[in-house]
Amino acid sequence: MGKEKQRQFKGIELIASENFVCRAVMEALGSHLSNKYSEGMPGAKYYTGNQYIDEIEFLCCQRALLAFDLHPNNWGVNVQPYSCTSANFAVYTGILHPGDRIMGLDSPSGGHLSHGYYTFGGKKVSAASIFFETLPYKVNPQSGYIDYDKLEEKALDFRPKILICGGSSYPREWDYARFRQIADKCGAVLMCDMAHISGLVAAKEVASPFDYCDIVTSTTHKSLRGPRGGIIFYRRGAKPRKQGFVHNHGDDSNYDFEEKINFALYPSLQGGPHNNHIAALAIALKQVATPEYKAYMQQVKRNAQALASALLRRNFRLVTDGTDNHLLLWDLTALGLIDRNYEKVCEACRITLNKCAIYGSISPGGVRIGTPAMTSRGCLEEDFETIADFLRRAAQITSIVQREHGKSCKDFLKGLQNNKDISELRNRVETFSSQFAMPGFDI
Ligand code: DSN
Repeated sequence: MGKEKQRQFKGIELIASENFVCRAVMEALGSHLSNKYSEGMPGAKYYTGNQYIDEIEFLCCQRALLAFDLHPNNWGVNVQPYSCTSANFAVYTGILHPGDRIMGLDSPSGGHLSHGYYTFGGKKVSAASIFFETLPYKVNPQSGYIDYDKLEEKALDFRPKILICGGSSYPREWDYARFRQIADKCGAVLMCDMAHISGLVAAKEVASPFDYCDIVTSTTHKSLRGPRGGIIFYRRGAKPRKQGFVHNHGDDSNYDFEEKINFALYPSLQGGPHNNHIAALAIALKQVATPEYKAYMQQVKRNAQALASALLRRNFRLVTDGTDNHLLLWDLTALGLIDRNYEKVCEACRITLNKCAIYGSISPGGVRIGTPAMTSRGCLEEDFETIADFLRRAAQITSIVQREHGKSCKDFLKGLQNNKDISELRNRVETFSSQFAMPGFDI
């Protein structure tokens, strides 16, 4: 654990889905709340002795609605999912029958595995594809933006019961209004997995999926900066009468997601909720509703834009030429770099980021870079100029090692041993990172 603390402190964390929580969140996670079993919804627990756990869970739900500006008459929330993948599966389990159809953004286009994924050879990787029928939509291979016309054509043929927006590696805004139109045309429930951008949504720094979607899921530990876990919001109460907004699933004039989704999560899929996590989430959500958090999310965006423009000025190619949110996708193919090799050089220099497919291709591709974690440590735009220099130097080193040792993984890794360029860059990275405090612990 001590070694991992040092690694976090001395490194530059650019994995777009990671963040650093505050001490209060850590304390709640490591607390006595982990001792209690409390299956069931708050107020209706299976075991006795849950009066204080209920208070905590009610408070967490209340703060979750408040953080996203939602009225309890129109939206309900479940804060028990262990992760967003569990949250997504609870939605499918609650409102679909086995074999029903789901449509989400393809994983190589930046979608998430839990929205369905099978390989070209037909191997079903995601449980969503094993238990349901899934068909992906994709980004346009030229522009990197979602191809909404093709999505509509496919959706009208496939007629999914759930249409999913949201992904893991998409640097641009989502056109929720267009998703709504398409969902209505094919009679689908519209679900958003806002895991990556939930912090930006709460701070109103990107468009809100709540304006158009029926169900919204998220992780709680990415840009939202809470403990690791998932959350599900679902519409409740009367369906609006507005043309094009009343869905043809269910005849009732009221939404019926609440009971189905809560039952799917427990008892169908999960056991006892992690009360330490729920308390930690309540703490994080209180912070999310503050002006300081809004300022943090604005800085996350400014830093992403500063990094994007610093890389573009150094003549590198970014998917969609920039970003609207907290992440960017750097296309390494033009540089002749293998994404995996670049990722390894960065790791050796204490920079963590991850390889990803570019324009829907499989490999070689590029890397995904996010700003939430380093912004939590206090980095500003000028710091991301420095980070851009480190990233450029890592690309030069990758290119040299590929030339001298070969591109294959085995040959390439040999070139990283006792490499002076790597030691020199690692020292610079460590000196840089050590200037910034860690939000949750002293070192
Ligand atoms: N592993 C997460 C990400 O990096 O986007 C998705 O669950």
